[in-house]
Amino acid sequence: MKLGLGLYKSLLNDQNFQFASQAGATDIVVQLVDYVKGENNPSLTQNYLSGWGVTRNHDKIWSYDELVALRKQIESHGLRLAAIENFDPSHWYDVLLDGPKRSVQMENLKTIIRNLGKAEIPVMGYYFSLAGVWGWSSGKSGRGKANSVIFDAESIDLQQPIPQGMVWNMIYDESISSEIIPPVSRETMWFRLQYFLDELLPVAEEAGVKLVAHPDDPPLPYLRNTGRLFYTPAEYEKLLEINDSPNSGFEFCMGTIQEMQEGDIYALLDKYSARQKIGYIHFRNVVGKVPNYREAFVDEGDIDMIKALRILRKNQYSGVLIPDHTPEMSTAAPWHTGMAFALGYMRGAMQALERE
Ligand SMILES: [Mn+2]
Repeated sequence: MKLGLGLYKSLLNDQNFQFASQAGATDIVVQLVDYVKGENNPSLTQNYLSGWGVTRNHDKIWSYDELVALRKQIESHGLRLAAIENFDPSHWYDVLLDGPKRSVQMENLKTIIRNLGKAEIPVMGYYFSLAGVWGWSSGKSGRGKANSVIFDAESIDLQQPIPQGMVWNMIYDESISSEIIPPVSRETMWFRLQYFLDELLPVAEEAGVKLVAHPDDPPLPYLRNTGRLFYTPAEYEKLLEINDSPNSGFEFCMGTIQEMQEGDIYALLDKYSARQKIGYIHFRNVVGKVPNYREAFVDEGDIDMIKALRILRKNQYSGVLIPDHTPEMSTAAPWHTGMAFALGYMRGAMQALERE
């Protein structure tokens, strides 16, 4: 297994690649969607109930040249570019919505996957969701009063409709926001996912790229009147039933899976790490489950992280683990300090297991 760091778009620079190296990481998972507030001090504990922000990249699909340049920049620090996480909502909103531009956008996604393959980037993580990550609040709920993400279903209106021109909690067209997205059933979302996979996976196979799905965060069957796909382990596993391509798999978010009301995270991790169906892992911890949980430091949550690492070692998991989120620490660089703590914990735990 490999230690990695996920970096938001605003953090893709030499300073943060050095930071990753210094903390013992060998791999980088890159986000090319600019959605977290705070530039070089990103923060997940801001108010995102009206959206992560605006995306205006409709005609700017990721080119081979820019992908290669990014990979080379990362490699110049002795690191690997392990994966890209998340499509830009600008590029696929009508694939999610089954809208008029669906087939044009599907062709663009195919071009993006071919560009990744050519640029030798082996994994693409995606999150197939209309409401996206939504409904979080925050507070000084972490150990030592660390500012942390909270989900408390009672404190928000889960049925607040999504305005038109928004998908994945990002605005791609402000001009139509006076209308709302009509309710969408879970069954309809499964049909849309089926189309997406059947179109894109053959291209991914040819390009040598793995497409890996993130579970629904928060894991609820419906949010904002729209169905969600992967809100229990059993539903998550259906991903592989509807299309059994060898290039399809999981972006295994341990925090989100632990937040699910049902299931056994260790059994799921064991089953799919043994079958090599995990693209990469969001190695984070949480206290509680839906409808009420808080994100936690990696060593203080409900998941036994050492037990999880032992399972991965047993199955000779060779993929990447990244911290995903952490509570923010009380320094001038709360995100970086939180990440440094998580990476140090992970490095130490991995080293201890290697020497047993
Ligand atoms: Mn995650």
